[in-house]
Amino acid sequence: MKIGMVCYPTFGGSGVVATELGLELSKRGHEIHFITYNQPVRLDLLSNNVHYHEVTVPEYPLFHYQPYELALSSKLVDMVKLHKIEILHVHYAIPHAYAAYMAKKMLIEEDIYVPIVTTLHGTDITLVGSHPFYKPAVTFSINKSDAVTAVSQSLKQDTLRLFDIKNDISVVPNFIDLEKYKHSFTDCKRGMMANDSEKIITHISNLRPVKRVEDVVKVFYNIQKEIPAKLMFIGEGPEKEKAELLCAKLGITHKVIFFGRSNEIDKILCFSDLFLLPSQTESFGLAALEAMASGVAVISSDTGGIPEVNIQGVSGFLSEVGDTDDMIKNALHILKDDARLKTFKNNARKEALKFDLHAIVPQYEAVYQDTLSKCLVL
Ligand code: GMT
Repeated sequence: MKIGMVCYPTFGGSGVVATELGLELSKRGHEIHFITYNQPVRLDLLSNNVHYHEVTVPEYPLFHYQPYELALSSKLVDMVKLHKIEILHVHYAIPHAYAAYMAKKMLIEEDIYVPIVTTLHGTDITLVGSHPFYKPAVTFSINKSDAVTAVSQSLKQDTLRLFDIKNDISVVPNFIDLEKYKHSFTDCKRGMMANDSEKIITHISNLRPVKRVEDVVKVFYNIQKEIPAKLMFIGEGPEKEKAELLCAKLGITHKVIFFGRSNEIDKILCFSDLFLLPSQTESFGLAALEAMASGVAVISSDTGGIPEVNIQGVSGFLSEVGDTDDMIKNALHILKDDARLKTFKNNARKEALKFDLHAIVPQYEAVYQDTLSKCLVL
């Protein structure tokens, strides 16, 4: 199949999922065309079947806001025609599903029919999309997609609750390339980060308010009061300074490393013991799954799709959003007993197996096949 993949090219989970999906589909013989404004961060183009087409929006002083959707729609039209793309898979409703619908309509004028598969990732529904400013356009785009998928049962339920949806939504969970995480254990450089007696606690995110990074610092502060430990923060975002200031105020700056953005998540996770994800909301929690695939136990909030990934008392523990006391208690319960820690780490890896890309990617292929065959009937 020739598939156009539209996504955000940044470090966000939706872009990562779209990129990994495109790369795996290309290995399975499909021709993949990434269409976005920058080369996606996890995309290497060393394959015949993978192409990247950049969307550029020329600056014009009349425009207070540069019209990205318009440029994207036009690019989609051009690329579908030039490369004979058969299906468009758009990740994140805003503005991708909307732009794809416009492209589809323009192409129909030229007797070209290209169906749209929209994958909902989370904040496009729970935070941004349900805002009254966007809601009519998001509802319309979801209802006009030829197929809609959500990355968790929880996100599907949220979408049905928040919008007036006439379309079916199938759940295709996020996935992980377990091979990538297996290899990393051989070159794990734990000694560079901490000494043998110290436990390594990790948090990875885009450090936005929804991630509650101050809870991460609070939980770590109380862990390190009882046992030797280090905290690794990976990512960049608007809450980073708050986290740094809180570390300084609590006098733990020397125990906290801020890595910034990293393409070597697997190398950092391979020496981590515990992953903290105290988010306000999380439709899936891909970062937690990546941690689990590396054999890292997870302390998270009990919100959104996280309980579909992190299993209570098995791969880690879940607490009410903001209940840092419970998170501290659970973290210490795991970390204070080496045998227990080992069990949780092993369980985390086993739970991650459920999200093996070899099991999930064929589900997307089935969605494409089904969508294309329905369109042929029309
Ligand atoms: O986590 C973020 O803020 C980034 C965001 C994105 O769209 O890139 O992540 C969302 O999609 C991920 C991939 O499907 C999910 O794993 C995250 O849980 C989801 N984030 C939220 O719902 C806050």
